[in-house]
Amino acid sequence: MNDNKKKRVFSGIQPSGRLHIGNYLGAITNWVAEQHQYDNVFCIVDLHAITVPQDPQELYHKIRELALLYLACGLDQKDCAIFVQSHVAAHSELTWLLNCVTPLGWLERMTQYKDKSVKQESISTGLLDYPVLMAADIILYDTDMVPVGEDQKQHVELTRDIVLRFNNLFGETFVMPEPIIPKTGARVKGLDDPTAKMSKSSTNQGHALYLLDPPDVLRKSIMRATTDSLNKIAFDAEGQPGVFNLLSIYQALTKKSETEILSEFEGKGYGNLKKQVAEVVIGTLEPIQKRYADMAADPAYIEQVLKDGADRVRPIADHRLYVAQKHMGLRK
Ligand code: ATP
Ligand code: LTN
Repeated sequence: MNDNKKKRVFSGIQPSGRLHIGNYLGAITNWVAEQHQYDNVFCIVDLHAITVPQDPQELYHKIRELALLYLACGLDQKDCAIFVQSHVAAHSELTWLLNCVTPLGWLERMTQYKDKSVKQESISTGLLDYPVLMAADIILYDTDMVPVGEDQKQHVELTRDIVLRFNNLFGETFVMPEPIIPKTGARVKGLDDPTAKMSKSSTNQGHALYLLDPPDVLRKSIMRATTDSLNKIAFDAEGQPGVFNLLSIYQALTKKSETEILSEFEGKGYGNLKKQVAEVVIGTLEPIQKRYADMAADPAYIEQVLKDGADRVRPIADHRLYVAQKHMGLRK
């Protein structure tokens, strides 16, 4: 399948809102750091985004914005195919095959489904089926590694269960993927509520640090972040979730050790910590925003990138779909 070749990495993000520092630290920055060692496929998972209601015009724009951000954050087309999920039909087709071997109970147990379904007035079948589509995304490309934030670990585990079951039923068909979760930045919390995951779909003011926010907005959100009244600088996720979240963002961006960071902030107040975090966040995002603006000036550019990406990966996906169909008795 992938012998003698670089290992394959696959990951994706939903074009369901504005990209934030949690998406950057939990996913993209790790894709960028390791890209030259692997054969990478990075997807814009628009079919996942429509499992909850989306405005069509806005969605179309968000897909392009996300693709440009992948590039602005440093993904290199030489090592990475970047494409839109719905442009490669095999994703939907394999999902159906996998649906027919996935017990319903496996899906009803998923925590993301439980969390998201309580927020919806009407729950689509797609929302429940979301993890099966994600499994199809991954295994269509003989993927070895899936770099994601902590919240997606359960979905990659489910993908592994589906691979095991399919291969047992129909013979060796799919490669077994591994989730890759970063040590820092895998679960960035909301600045307004450090007990909740920072999320694209939250509409709360001061909740997230968006990659395209101007410096003054970023600074304001950080300076207003919820902390505590203990006036102590410590990496204590349970006792001081707000301070822990700021320290973790700082650590993930600076790559400094906990000891170094603690000695840097020792004896100084939360105001100083917030100021330093703001400087590092702004310093990281400034060049990304500049590259984004340069590329966005030519709308034809991203269309070409997405067309090239889909053309590059389609034959890989079509082949694996064909093998699955053959093993199930659907094709000769
Ligand atoms: P939504 O709120 O629409 O579900 P999201 O913000 O959770 O969106 P996704 O598209 O679901 O974003 O996730 C994209 C990637 O970012 C995934 O790898 C996910 O694990 C990671 N990620 C999302 N939120 C965080 C977070 N708060 N901390 C670290 N990683 C995160
Ligand atoms: N469910 C993921 C997005 C996603 C994904 C994938 C991630 C869809 N398909 C395949 C890795 C591999 C999320 O981040 N919410």
